[in-house]
Amino acid sequence: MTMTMEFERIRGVKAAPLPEMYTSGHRTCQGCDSALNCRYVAKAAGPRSIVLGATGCMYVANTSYYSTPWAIPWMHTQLGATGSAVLGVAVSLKVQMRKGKIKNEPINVIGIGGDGGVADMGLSAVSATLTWPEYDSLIVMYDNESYANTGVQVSCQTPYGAHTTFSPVGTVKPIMHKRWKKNTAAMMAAGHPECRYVASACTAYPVDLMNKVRRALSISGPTFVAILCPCPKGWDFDPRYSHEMGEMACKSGMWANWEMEDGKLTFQTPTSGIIKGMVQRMPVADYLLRQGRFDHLRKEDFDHIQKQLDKIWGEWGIPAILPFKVAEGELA
Ligand SMILES: Cc1ncc(C[n+]2csc(CCOP(=O)(O)OP(=O)(O)O)c2C)c(N)n1
Ligand code: SF4
Ligand SMILES: [Mg+2]
Repeated sequence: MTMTMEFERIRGVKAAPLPEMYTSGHRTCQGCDSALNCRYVAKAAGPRSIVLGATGCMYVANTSYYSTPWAIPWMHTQLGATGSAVLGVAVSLKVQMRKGKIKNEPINVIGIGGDGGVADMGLSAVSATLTWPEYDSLIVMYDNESYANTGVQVSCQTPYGAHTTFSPVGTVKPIMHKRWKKNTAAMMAAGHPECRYVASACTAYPVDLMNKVRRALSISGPTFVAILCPCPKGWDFDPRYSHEMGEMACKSGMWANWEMEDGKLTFQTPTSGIIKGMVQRMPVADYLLRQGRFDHLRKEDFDHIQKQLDKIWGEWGIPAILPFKVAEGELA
């Protein structure tokens, strides 16, 4: 038995629900889009929700002594344990409902973890949770592209070339971080046949984000949404530009907004326009040059990143999502 919540689609910002489930009382940096993401996720999910929050900025800055912004039940979970916490709570609710110990009603179980917690350290637990179709849950990865809370260290989601405290700029090695970002959401979609819904969103497109959260919560079994959240401190830009930074990430093609439901892939704005050839990707240097973490890059470095990006969009089997192509002659 699965019992997911039914939601109306949000048609425009003005139609978003007014009640806030994530309110004041947190101490995140000015312009923190990871906090804004919590607000959007909670707003979309509504009051009958439980949030499991992994260690990271969204735990430490949100739960200062005797204060919390959460107006719905929230529980801290260990940095690498988002998947296990979500699965455990989903199982427990189901068992208690079956035994008649609590009312039989849809309750959203949502795990919120950072890129370090979800895509690096907790990957195995998240992957395990996505293999259990009997238990309804949503795992949200807020991707601020670093281990921000402990001083901005490099994670598997940090873009090529970025300065972090673990990839400092030096005279011998002007670029310390030379790995391309892990393709986490696509990996979840490709590798988990029991997971019916995987999506990717960005805080700069809140209606799309909230609708993806609602869609994920209305689908039975485990679901996963990756959300790019600009981080003024870690990316080194003025907090007033957080929204613009998210827009530029998507418009340059460094981030793609897409949704995969029961194996069917769709793209959302502005990615959809790029895919259809109606909108041109903006040069990636225009986006990167707005952030101090890329200050040290030279023209040839920007060219290199642009070339990589062009390959992802022009040569991958599914542009910006999956690189696989069948070799010529392999299929009849
Ligand atoms: C097992 C474990 N290792 C290391 C830490 C220290 N630590 C606390 S928060 C954090 C960063 C988490 O990064 P991420 O998941 O990306 O969340 P963010 O801080 O960026 O919000 C680290 C390394 C910890 N709490 N637990
Ligand atoms: S370091 Fe980044 S993610 Fe953490 S609270 Fe500040 S802006 Fe938000
Ligand atoms: Mg992070």
